[in-house]
Amino acid sequence: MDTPVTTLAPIAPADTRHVQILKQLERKLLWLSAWMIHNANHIRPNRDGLKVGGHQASCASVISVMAALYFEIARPQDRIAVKPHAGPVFHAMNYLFGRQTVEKMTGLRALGGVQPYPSRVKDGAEVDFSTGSVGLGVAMTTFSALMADYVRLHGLGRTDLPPGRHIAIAGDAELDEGNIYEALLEGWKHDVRNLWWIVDYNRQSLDSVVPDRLFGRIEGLFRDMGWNCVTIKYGRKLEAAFARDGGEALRRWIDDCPNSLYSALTFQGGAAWRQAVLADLGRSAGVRGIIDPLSDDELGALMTNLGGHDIETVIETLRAAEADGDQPTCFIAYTIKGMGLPFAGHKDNHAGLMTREQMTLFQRQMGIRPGHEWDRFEGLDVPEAELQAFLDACPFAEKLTPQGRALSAPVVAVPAALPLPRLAGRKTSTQAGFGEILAEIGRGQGELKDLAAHIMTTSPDVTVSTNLGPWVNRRGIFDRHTRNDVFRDAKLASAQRWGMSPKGQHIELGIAEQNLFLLLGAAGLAPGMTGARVLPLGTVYDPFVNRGLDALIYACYQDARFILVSTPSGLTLAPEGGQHQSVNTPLIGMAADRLASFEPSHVDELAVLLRHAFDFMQRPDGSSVWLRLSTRGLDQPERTLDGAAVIAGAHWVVPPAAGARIALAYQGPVAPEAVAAFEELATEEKGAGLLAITSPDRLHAGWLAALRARRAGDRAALSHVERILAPLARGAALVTVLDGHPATHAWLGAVRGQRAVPLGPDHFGQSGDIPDLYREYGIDTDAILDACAQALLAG
Ligand SMILES: Cc1ncc(C[n+]2csc(CCOP(=O)(O)OP(=O)(O)O)c2C)c(N)n1
Ligand SMILES: [Mg+2]
Repeated sequence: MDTPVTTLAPIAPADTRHVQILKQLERKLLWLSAWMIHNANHIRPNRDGLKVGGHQASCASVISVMAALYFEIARPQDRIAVKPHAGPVFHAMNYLFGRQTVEKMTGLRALGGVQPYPSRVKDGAEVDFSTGSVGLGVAMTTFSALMADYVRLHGLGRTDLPPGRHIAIAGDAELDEGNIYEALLEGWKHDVRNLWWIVDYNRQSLDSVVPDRLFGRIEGLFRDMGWNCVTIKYGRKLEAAFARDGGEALRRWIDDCPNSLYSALTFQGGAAWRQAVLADLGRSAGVRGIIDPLSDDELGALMTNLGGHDIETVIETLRAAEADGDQPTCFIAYTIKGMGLPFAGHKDNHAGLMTREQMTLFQRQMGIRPGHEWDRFEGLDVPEAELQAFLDACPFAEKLTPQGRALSAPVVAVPAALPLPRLAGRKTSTQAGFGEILAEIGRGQGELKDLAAHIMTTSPDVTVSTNLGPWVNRRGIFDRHTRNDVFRDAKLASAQRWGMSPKGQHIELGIAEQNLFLLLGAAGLAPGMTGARVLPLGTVYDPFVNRGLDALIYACYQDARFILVSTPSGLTLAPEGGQHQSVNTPLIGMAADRLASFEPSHVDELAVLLRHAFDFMQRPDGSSVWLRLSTRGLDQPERTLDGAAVIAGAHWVVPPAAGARIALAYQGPVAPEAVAAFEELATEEKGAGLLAITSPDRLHAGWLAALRARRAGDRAALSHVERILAPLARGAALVTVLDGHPATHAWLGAVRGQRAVPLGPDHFGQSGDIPDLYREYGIDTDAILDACAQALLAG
């Protein structure tokens, strides 16, 4: 094992009865977590022959850490991310607190049962953060800590509740994920407080045992980022042995023992330990004096007495850190994967399951009578009333509010319409329009005051280039500490005023896009976490949504509510070239659940959609909203819009005649090419229609919902897209165009059996100007007309 930099000496808790009970509860967590998984795999009927799976070894290694945390240290206001594979331990803990049902637990990994990995939405209000995508839950706590500060300093949250800590119980392999280091850096910049990461350092991941000395490196990184780093390496039994004659040699031997050998010996047990230690230290009388009197079992127990399995040591270490203040702290708790189970230490144990025979033996050891496997206090040798009283007295058992730990926040009123910039006779882009609308909201005048106060914007180093600048100039940049704008103080001309203060409403991030989505996720959970309604809005370059995609999906999976504005997008940012020209993002917008995606062409549509977004993100049955915008300046039409149709995903610019043979549909900044093509087309095809698509995502979702409803017997169910396309002839042609992958629209032909000819780039872009690129990628006026001809001829 590698050598730790810091080891805190354990301090004995005074109340030994207390510790006895804790140890009984540890046993119970170990039993219930192993049994839940066993039940799912071996007891419950299996209809499809698939391995159900589960991670008994991952649960076992973190039992003492979780018992120490939840039964002793945690308070109900703390927000905790539990490592994915400790889900069953988490549910068992809640079961003991009376916050989880046996039905849910017997249903682990079955429909309606608890999820394999803690899920906010599916497992209920006790889950603070979903986990499952390794690394993200851990990093998320950084941003939830930042949000807690934001909410407090803006006076938005529940001032009657005590502030909580943000805690991640991490698997050690999570620290291999790059997003961890991005978050560490960002957390340092923002001086986050009240953040703990407790690493279950079992030195095993999925495939293998982790390399030695790795944590020496990692510890240094934490310290460089302003964290305190505390290693919980040895338990009290080993510390006592180390204090004896020969103990130092034994300590050195264990310190020097490679992780893989330590794991193998743990699996092999006492006799193997004896042989290995004596081979090296057999000539030391002191070492023999420690080892010889012990039975094999006792020796095995001594050699595996790591700090992370010694609940007293864990508690004392966490207590000491608590007393130390609010500095972010990483605890590296040495543990053994599978501790207490037959495959302890085996490198292949990650997804290993105990056999029926092993379980029978384990059940006997745990003192659980057959038929009493789910009894809360079965097999514990402390009277039930005393156990119950103990649980009731745990700080974590207190009710944060009468409703529990999940808070809520009132809805912020959104005016009937957002201020629309003067558009008549102007050429402008949706991105510029977005900047103007937000800047106007930023004035906070009249009915916009409340809305403005609740918006929090953020951007990963693209604040100015996504047109958030004017808003930021009005609302300021958030920082826990007031910092002046040096350029402004020196009277150097700049359009940007970057003063920072605790009242600022824009959180400027470094360029890491995953951090953007983790922050949007954390801010989007603020109502439930802090009781504050924050309306988070983040901007990013459209192609780099891909860089943060897992964190974006992670945020949506938790039902965090935010607005994402991605701009510029597509080939239309022409000279920037293929690396910056997004092709796939409209399809992501369609496929991402709990994310309503839109791409307006004109600013009047944008104003409708942005207003809708502020409203929709606050509705219980709403979702986050994604607006894909462009920098291409377009002539802005003067018209009266059908707002409901814009929100539903499409509106007729030129309605078709009944029975028309063709319609042309466009989305986003290709509108002028479509309009020009349409004007030509209309000279030949009198009844042709021109459709503006604002959201293929909403159209598609509505269509699927209507199909489902009709299958379920609601024959009147009709979607917006069906209604929109209804005037066209059955076999009509639909020529569609967008600056994005054409599959985005290709399905439209299936709605009413019409023939779609979808246009859009399906290859990487390249540098050029708009006329060249639109021609090259087949989305210019000529290409649209060719497609119309093809469609009509095929008819
Ligand atoms: C992003 C991501 N990649 C891969 C996986 C598959 N996976 C699940 S657990 C795991 C290793 C976990 O090891 P560790 O964090 O050390 O957890 P423990 O040892 O406590 O089980 C991997 C690779 C995942 N869940 N998420
Ligand atoms: Mg591990």
